[in-house]
Amino acid sequence: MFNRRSFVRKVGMLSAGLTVQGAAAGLTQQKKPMKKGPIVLSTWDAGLEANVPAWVILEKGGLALDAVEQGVRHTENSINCCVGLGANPDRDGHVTLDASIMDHQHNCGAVAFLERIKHPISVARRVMEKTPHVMLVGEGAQQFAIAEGFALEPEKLSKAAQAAYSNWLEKSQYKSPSINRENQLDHGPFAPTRLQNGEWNHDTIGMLAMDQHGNLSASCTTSGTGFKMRGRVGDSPIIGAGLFVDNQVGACVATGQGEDVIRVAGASTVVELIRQGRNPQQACEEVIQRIIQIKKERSKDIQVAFIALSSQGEVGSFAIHPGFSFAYKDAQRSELVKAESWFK
Ligand code: SD4
Repeated sequence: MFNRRSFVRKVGMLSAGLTVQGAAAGLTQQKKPMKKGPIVLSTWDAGLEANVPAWVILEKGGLALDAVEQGVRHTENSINCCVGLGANPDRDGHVTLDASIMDHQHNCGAVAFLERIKHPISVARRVMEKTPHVMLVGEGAQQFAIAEGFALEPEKLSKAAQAAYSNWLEKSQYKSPSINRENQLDHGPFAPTRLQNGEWNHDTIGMLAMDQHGNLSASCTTSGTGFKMRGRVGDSPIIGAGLFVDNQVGACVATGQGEDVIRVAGASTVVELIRQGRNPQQACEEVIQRIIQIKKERSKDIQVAFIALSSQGEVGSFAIHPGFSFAYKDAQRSELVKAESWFK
């Protein structure tokens, strides 16, 4: 049960600690020495594989922007994954995709409600590089993609998505997105899908990278929530909610229930807290607390998680519920890290 008293105490203690540390760090503004060498981190288990092509670029001295694009393209390409065209459809049976990308100079691009295009992340990058705009949606985004040479793919659900959709149609119950935590894997449209090899997979991947020049970039690509209302767009393509980069400060990407990430301008709030002196871990924790304070008892039923990387190369991550992991890679190590969470 959600215990209001212990919740208030927990939030109170942690916030007080953060305020003191934040104020102290904010006054002195001391810059720690930057970690040497490139870093890439990405959300969920699929991040381990996605970090590989990203690392190939970073290792050769390539740009963080190229790394975060190529990394998540790998996931969009995977037929086993719920990211991209193989994902669960909306409640009318159509797969609609959202993606965003941001570089170290506040250049950013996004697409939302995009259909029948395999690599929304690359379309988002073209929006950033080839248009005066930040975001294109729906039919206009699709037209732009086609004009840019992207193929219009046939509209055909993957086997797994067809099975999940048929199952959903039996009740056709529209529930707002629920949870994807360890002990309730079958709950809600964000519930991960079990792959044949036994791994779990998700409908979203977000990636942060720092290259050898110390420049940061971020990307995020998603099919959103399964069986969502037609036209629903989550946080992932919204710069400042699903993803944010300020090269002087840090970068953050969100996953989980997009509506609740948008409510607190999640990724940009994490970055702003780092600017004020929190380290990435503290910043992620504080924004998760903010969501919990807003949602109160309803926090039991939602999952949100952040990963963050400071311009000094410090990493942080926090989730509402257990079950969220992120994949980390630098020159020394490559590992899947279980994130800390508010509920244990
Ligand atoms: C959304 N934030 O569309 C995405 C979904 C997600 O793990 O991250 N799922 O709301």
